[in-house]
Amino acid sequence: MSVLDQSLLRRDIQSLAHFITALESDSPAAQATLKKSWKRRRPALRIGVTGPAGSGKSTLLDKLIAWYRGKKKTVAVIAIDPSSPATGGAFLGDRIRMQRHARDKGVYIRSMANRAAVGGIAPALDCVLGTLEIFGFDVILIETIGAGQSDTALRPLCSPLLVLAPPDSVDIVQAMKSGLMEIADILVISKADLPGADHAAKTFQQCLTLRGAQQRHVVCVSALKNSGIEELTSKIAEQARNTGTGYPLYSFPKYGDTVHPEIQDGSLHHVAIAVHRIKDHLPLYAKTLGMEHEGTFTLREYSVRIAALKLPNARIELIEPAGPRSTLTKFLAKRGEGLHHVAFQVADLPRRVTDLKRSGLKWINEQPRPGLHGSGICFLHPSSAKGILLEFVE
Ligand SMILES: Nc1nc2c(ncn2[C@@H]2O[C@H](COP(=O)(O)OP(=O)(O)OP(=O)(O)O)[C@@H](O)[C@H]2O)c(=O)[nH]1
Ligand SMILES: [Mg+2]
Repeated sequence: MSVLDQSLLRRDIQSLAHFITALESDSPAAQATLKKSWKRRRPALRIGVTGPAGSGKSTLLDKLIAWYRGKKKTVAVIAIDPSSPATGGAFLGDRIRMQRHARDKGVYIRSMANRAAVGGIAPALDCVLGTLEIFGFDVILIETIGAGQSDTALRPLCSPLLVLAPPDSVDIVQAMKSGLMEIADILVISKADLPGADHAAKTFQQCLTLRGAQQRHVVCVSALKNSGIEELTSKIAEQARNTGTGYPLYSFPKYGDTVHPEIQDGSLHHVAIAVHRIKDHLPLYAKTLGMEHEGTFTLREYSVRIAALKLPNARIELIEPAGPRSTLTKFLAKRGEGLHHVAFQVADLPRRVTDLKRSGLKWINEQPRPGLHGSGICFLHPSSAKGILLEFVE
């Protein structure tokens, strides 16, 4: 057994630090160890925290650590920092805000340099998150660089993703303009002790309503006054219950995987089959056909439950109604069980929407809505596709 294998088995914090360093330098031995231990992973509550520079991310993290520690949960924090041009290492500024937890054995704080990767995350992040889950942390908090514009790469790695905006009009407008608002599960008006917080919350809520995403939460929090934390953590729990934690759709990660995701524009993403009860159909796909069952999730916004089954480059989704008012109930009554929709993957969803509109096709929704794990989705109207519902996933 290699030294790395042993360190992962022993689960002591010192070896964890070494192991993460090895992952960061793309060590094949660390990758091999990770792969071997992958089965021991236990999904953690992965909370992503992003937002413009200085919006209060680290200060909020400090309060969240305290809250989860109060509930006897172990907490790991990954703070992604801009790579220092001189050394390529990470700045330690964020750690200062969380200093008081440094001696707590149930807390592990680690900075990771993003090594000039795009999207605000570090190339080894995916692997590191898996490692922390093998170590058995209950909660993982991830703070990205306050780039403000390009933190969308974190989206598939956590659930929920919090986007912070202080009640300062410039930041609010910026957050609305950037893609950040689209990817947020929970919009946090940070520094809510400052004037204008309620107005900012209202503006956000209206904006979400206009975009048909009113189910997403807006919460006012003041880390300084320790207010709003209780509401925030309850929304976090609710969100995690609804969509699952960030990890299950991910198979074994490789260094750099999520930083340069290969989006094959126009390739098949999934085929959805409407069923009355998932459990009646799951054995055929998962046992007889041998597909990997990645998990079953509830999407509240559509009132459906989805069992995701993995194929080499796509997946099958079995979907069942998750309540009497589900649109799927109507579909099943009219058409019975069978093909519900076909989904394609696109690199630039708004552009695809505009292009197809120009070609005379009709959309059910032109503004992307959050799909499974928050990826933006738009549906083309069946009347535009000879009765078949087509979905486009970004
Ligand atoms: N009034 C007020 N100030 C706050 C609050 N939270 C943080 N701040 C202040 O905002 C400044 C930035 O806070 P940080 O927590 O470092 O913000 P950040 O988003 O982590 O910053 P970067 O990591 O540099 O992007 C600090 O001076 C904090 O004291 C709050 O709830 N209210
Ligand atoms: Mg910070």
